[in-house]
Amino acid sequence: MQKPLRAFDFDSAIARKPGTSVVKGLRAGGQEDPDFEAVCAEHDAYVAALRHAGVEVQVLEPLEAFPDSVFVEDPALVFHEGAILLRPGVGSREGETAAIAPVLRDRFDRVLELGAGYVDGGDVLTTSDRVMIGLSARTDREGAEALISSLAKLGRKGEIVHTPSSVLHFKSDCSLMDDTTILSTQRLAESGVFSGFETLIVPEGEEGAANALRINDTIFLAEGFPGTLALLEGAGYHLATLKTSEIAKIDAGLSCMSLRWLS
Ligand code: CIR
Repeated sequence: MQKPLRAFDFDSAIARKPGTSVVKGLRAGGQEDPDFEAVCAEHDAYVAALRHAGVEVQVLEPLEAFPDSVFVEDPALVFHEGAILLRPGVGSREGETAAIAPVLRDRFDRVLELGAGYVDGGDVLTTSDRVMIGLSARTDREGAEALISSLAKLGRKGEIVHTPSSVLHFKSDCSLMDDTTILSTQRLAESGVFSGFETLIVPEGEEGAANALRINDTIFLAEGFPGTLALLEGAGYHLATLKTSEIAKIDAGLSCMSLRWLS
């Protein structure tokens, strides 16, 4: 297939079923445990939505030893050109890379490894002309610089940016809407990181909506954010909402439950 023209065109994805241990997933605040069955229902609906949007989804078996392993976005990055194995920046998740590596080696001709440091995939936003890497409590400068070297081998340009200090991941606060437009929180946009892009700012109090997910011609948005829904509808996008209230209890949103690429 031709090289991807739009950074949000995908025909392939990998997801992983939640294990029962998901209820012990990491969270920065004091949120209650999510309900296992309800997490599974959100995950099933998510996979069905990706398939409906035209993506072939490989669903991996649960990994009980890793409560957060349902969030496959964090231990790797994938592109048309190949995959990069990352190193999540929290001890309980480091082993997720080795667990997903054989799957990626099976699916991609080129699989690179992060040479040094730590990077969570949630800190990485791919746009059509660059890959933004947000330094955070999970992603350090050494890792970001190593990632830029790996990206260069795949013909991609990496750029180091900052994640607001109160935020888990760079992409918790932003997502790509189209080639020139980014949905962002005010606190992230005001850092000036998106110069050259148009920004749509989620209304105050709806920061949780910023981690939306564009797949082909559909933007998936978390349920319960009417202001953001109206903003994006007004901008002419085709939208679908997905329930995320259970996975939100363990600090997760829509992008983190899949690795997506155009084969
Ligand atoms: C964690 O703290 O690592 C998980 N509980 C949530 C990870 C969410 N990942 C993402 O947004 N890419």
